[in-house]
Amino acid sequence: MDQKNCKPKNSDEMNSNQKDLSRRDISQKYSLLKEIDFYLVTDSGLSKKGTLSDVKEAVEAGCKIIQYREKNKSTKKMIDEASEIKRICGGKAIFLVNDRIDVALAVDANGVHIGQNDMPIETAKKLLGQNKIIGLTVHNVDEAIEAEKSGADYVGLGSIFDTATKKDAGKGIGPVRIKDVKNAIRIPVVAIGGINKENCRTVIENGADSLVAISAIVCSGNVKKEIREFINIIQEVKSSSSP
Ligand code: TZP
Ligand code: MG
Repeated sequence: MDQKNCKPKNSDEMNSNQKDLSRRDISQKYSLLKEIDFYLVTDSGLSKKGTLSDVKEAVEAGCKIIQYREKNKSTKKMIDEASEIKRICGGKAIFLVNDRIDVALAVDANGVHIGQNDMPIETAKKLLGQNKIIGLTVHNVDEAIEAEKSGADYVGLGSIFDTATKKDAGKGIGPVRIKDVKNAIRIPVVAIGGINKENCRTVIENGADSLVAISAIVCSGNVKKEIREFINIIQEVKSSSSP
């Protein structure tokens, strides 16, 4: 994949309650996550226009969830950026922080996304409280079942295809594996890894509730247009497969 070359829902269709996601309480957490089509994860190392610009364009495109993923910045810089991202999300998109529970707490984000080797979910829940969203990365059915049992609100399943974006992602598991995970748990399954506009159709057809594409978006130079196109494809596949 060449990483350097990489219809939102009409906002009038959303009522005012839907527009302010932060006002929804825990009972609406799951339906909220089910509504997501395209999920943006930031990457300042790959981004052409910068993380804040990417987030702004994503929200304008109708993306309903943003994960701030930053591996190499100071805590101070992260808190500054995270609070700016929260402002840009403005209740129109859920705002999660990758790994850093402290940063999520500092800016009162909507939640966190953590990995298998990060803080255990039970501990994260104690620190964040019951109303925050916690997503967990899983690689197979067993980890997905364990994630659901431990209280994860959704799983990030990957890598679906080979990717150069995450060095330790391992070989892609292939889109067919999504079905196994989907059949084993009830919480939403977000697919990640090597996904682009050409292969995203098969990811949704195999049962993913939503998907992440990093390089295909942040390397593109037109984040808004690319995300709109992803959302259009995802919604088209979902509507053609729903009974
Ligand atoms: N976790 C599993 S694969 C991956 C992460 C963060 C990177 C996905 O990036 P891309 O560019 O969409 O393959
Ligand atoms: Mg992590």
